[in-house]
Amino acid sequence: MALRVLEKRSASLARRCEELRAARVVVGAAIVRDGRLLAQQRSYPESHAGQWELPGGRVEPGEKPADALVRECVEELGVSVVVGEQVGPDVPLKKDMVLRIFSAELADGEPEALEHNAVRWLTAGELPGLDWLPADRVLVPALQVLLN
Ligand code: 9L3
Ligand code: MG
Repeated sequence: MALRVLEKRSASLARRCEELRAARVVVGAAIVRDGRLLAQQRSYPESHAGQWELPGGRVEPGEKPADALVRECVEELGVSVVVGEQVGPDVPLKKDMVLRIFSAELADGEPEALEHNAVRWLTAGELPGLDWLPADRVLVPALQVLLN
């Protein structure tokens, strides 16, 4: 009996692992300058409006994550960035998506909120108090390490 329960549980875990393995990736940029991290405030959809996130978006089919991040930073901020290492773990989003953050360095341009309400440069101490999207909040400790 207990064995049957364990078998079922392990089958369901295996399915979840496979879902996450095949997950679509949403990339985000941890852009740091002078000891501050760049965040942007969402204007859409209504359920996320007013909350803060790291800049980024979905990786398109056939696109490399780093290329997607460069594209998103042009679209959302009007800047060019050089993409570095992953910061923190992949964080599950709704459905079959995961959020993957990379450190990024500003190469050209001054960030502007082209599709968002606002952008802000945050100190390590300001990170915990911000109204982050839930997935981005998970990464706050890893982002503080980056700033310290
Ligand atoms: N998302 C969460 N945190 C982030 C980013 C860039 C995105 N730092 C979530 C919000 C959306 C989904 O990922 O549900 C796709 O992002 P976008 O294409 O709307 O930016
Ligand atoms: Mg986006």
